[in-house]
Amino acid sequence: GSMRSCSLCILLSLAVTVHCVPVSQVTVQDEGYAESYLKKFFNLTEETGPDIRRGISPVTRKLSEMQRFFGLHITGTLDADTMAMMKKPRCGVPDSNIARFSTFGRNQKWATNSLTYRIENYTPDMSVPEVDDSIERALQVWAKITPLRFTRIHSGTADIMVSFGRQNHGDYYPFDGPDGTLAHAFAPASGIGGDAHFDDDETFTFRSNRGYVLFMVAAHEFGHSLGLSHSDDPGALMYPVYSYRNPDTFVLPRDDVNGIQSLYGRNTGKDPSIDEPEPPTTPDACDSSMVLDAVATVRGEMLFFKDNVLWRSYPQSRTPQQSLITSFWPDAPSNIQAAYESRHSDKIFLFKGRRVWAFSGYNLVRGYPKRLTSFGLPRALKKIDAALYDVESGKTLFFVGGQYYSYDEARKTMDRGFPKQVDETFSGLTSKVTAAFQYRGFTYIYSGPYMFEYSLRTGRLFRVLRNDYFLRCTNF
Ligand SMILES: [Ca+2]
Ligand SMILES: [Ca+2]
Ligand SMILES: [Ca+2]
Ligand SMILES: [Zn+2]
Ligand SMILES: [Zn+2]
Repeated sequence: GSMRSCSLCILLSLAVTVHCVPVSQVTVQDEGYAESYLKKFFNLTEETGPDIRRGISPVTRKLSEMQRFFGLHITGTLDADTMAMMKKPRCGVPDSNIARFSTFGRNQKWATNSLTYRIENYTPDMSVPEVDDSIERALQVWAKITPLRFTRIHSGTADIMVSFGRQNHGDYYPFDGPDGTLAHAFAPASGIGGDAHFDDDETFTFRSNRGYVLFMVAAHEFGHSLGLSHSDDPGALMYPVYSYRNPDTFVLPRDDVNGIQSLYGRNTGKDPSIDEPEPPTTPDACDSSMVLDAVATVRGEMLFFKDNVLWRSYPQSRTPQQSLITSFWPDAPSNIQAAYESRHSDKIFLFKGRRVWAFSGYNLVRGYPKRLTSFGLPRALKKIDAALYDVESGKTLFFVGGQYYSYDEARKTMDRGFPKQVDETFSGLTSKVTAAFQYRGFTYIYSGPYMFEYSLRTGRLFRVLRNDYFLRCTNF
């Protein structure tokens, strides 16, 4: 399976971090792979010699450019984070611009708002109606918020010709077999301009997270067909790397809306009585006033949750890596309220409203999502604010308003004598708990933009820190 091998790397690094492309194990094959990646996507033209790690200047420059684009630590060398990013499945169009949304240029747009499209052939992975529907809805993503209108034709040459092909497929940009490049598309122009090609060595799907969701890949490619280039906003549809999103709930992010409207303007013919959901903006780790939704550990790594994204910080990485929650756990909700890792059952629990999701590795545990009451929490409770697993006692603390509950992971029951007042145990903590976790023996309680460092055993408060103490800002 195509997507598997990519997520496998992340999965392995979650499970046993040291076995997933550690710095010391960048191989000769990796160097070759990196060189062709930079040639393909970052316009590396010079001959580079055998050792990319030595930091010979054109490679160093291109590596730095790539690292800046993806928000990685800029080292100019082929480190583990960089290699992992290069191995993710992605779009075949180069990353020429380093900016939030960017376009191919003001004059690289269609002169008319009425465009035609034609589906030339089909993938065997999906039924014909599923392909038709995916393509149609992918175009509607853009039509909804612009004056652009798309008409399907069944013969002759359309502005946007859609086709599936493998390897050499009639242009100068051959596909590469399973994974790597998933698709590419051409900027607005006559002839091949606007056309979108999909690599049929991939497994495309209608809505499953096994394989690549054709709707998502197509919606991205049509952004190119209409004149958008790549964005370095990891939440944007025009981010070059594929991540799974639920096609049924997808809303075009703000960055992409700004991009396409800079070329074509707004949708003036919109029915104002139809309530469209607000385009989501990607949370920014550098926003010092940001209040995190939840914080947890997973097998030694720290995970920070906000809206639809998470940042992951692990020992070998100097900078937290941002990704969509659904690219980690396709079945997970976004905008969660609490999370914790049970070392007792080796699961991570995510909480939203009255429901809780349990994941073992990347998989949703059978029977989940369940109700909060499955922990013995009161039926009347609408949500919890934070959760924290205490390694020493094997208890999980659930924070609700100014109180907290204690749950025994081994006995699977609520402890008697709870809820207690939070400040009974955590001295000085009188404001609302927004997130909590334990790391290296300390207990960290977040309240808005602040974080309180405690010893849970003695109840002693050591420090009050800003909530960016662990989640370091990665803007350079
Ligand atoms: Ca065309
Ligand atoms: Ca491919
Ligand atoms: Ca929370
Ligand atoms: Zn692309
Ligand atoms: Zn092509």
